[in-house]
Amino acid sequence: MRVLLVRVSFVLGLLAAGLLAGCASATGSPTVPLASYAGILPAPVSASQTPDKRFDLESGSAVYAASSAAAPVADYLAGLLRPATGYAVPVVASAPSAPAIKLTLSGAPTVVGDEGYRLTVDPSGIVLSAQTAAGLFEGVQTLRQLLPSAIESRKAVQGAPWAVPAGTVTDYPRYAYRGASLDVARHFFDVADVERYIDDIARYKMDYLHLHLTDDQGWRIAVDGYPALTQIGASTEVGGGAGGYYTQAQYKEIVGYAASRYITVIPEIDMPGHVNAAESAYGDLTCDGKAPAPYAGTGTGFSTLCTNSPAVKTFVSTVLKQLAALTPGSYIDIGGDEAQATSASDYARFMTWAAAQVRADGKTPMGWDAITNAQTGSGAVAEYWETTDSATPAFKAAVAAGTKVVLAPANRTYLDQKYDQSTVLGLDWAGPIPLAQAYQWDPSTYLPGVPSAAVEGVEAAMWSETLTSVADLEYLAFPRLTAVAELGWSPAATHDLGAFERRLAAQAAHWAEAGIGFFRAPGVDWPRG
Ligand code: TNX
Repeated sequence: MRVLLVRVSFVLGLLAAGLLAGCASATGSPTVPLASYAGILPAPVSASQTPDKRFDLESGSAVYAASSAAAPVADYLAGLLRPATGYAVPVVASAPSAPAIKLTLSGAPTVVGDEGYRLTVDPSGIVLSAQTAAGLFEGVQTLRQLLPSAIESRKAVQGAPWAVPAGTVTDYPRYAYRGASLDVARHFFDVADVERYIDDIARYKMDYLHLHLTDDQGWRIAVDGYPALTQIGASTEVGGGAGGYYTQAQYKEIVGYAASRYITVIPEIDMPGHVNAAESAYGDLTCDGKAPAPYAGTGTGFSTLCTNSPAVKTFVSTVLKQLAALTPGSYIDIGGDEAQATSASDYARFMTWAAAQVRADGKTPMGWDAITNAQTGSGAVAEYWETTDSATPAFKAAVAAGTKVVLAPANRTYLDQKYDQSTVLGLDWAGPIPLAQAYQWDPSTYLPGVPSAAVEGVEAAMWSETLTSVADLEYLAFPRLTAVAELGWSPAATHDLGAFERRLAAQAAHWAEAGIGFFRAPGVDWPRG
């Protein structure tokens, strides 16, 4: 590759000197390998590549936003293109004379719906059309995969010609819910870390970030009226580190950043278990009134709110109301997993009440699958994380009564599980999870007794007991995150492990340029690097 780049820069040098004007396009043979439509990940609904034709992004190329509603995505796209190309890439509001990338909210076929797009590339220009800005954004993720991988560099590079192979893509998602979760409680991740992970998941057209904001080891969001939650509850993490929390202003920044990537943040307050951090700050949340010491271990199932106490009700309703006000999306997650320290009857009564609080705040309750032991109302979402595919009778009954399902089977989608026995990071209670295991299942038929119409989508979960940096997250996420993303986006008819592995090989050069470290999973013909 280095040799190729040297050749490119040599040609560019000659071009700059006016010695070889038009050489690259006159020869018709780009020095940098052209991307392929077969490498688009997640696999699109349909794509066809036109042989021997391409669009070249050049120093005078503009992004043309055909309406003001398209302008934010046009700005985002130009921002992706400028660093590596070193070009000005202006965003313009009327049709430019030079070949351009046009983003428009008219002309897309209705079939693309509210998140899909159509992309048409030919030598005279690129047209990306959609019915919504979100659809344009997803189309931009496809377009960036069709550029040479050097486009991912944050510094100007000699990656030209910046060629996009000609062709057409028509694309839209299989599921409305394509989520990734991030546990910022076991180890704290700051705003910049979370924004980086948002960008990682946005590449693969995910649209929900589920933030696990509270657990035994840390409470990570400031709540007005409860200052000790952050003074004491946020003061540690697994292993005894300093922990941390988001002010409400910082949390809004995360929500806004995600929204600029057409991703909705779902806040999770885990209860009635997983609450030691809250109780370490406010002893009246426990039944004996005594605040436990902050906890820095990795155990689960030992803490519970005193579910019938007025102090707990006041606390929980205050927290949920403030979170609802910070949340533009419709879901508020009330956790509900591993509540072994709560009696079954207290659990059912309390979670039924908590779900009603969420409804009263104008939101839809979501939680782990055990919430189906409570009455959470039609349209609530239960996230299935068990390692078996036999849902409980209560789960099936809730689904029959209108509960929706997000599938996050721990032995498939838990990115915190090791890839194999030699993986240093991660847990292995539901694993190890090799790439093929993360990919080889069908969300629509996964749970017998749960009709496909109840399945809202899938989620890739990132628990952070063993993870302390973005590099750790990315190593466990790449490539398995993309398996879950593809299950969420691509039509079942495209599902094919071999083709998926070939798509991954095409992505790896982009990751390398973007500084995303990844596991070289066996089965994929990864580029040498
Ligand atoms: C199970 S999944 C948990 C989490 C852990 C995770 C580790 C779920 C709802 N609960 O508390 O962090 O396993 O893999």
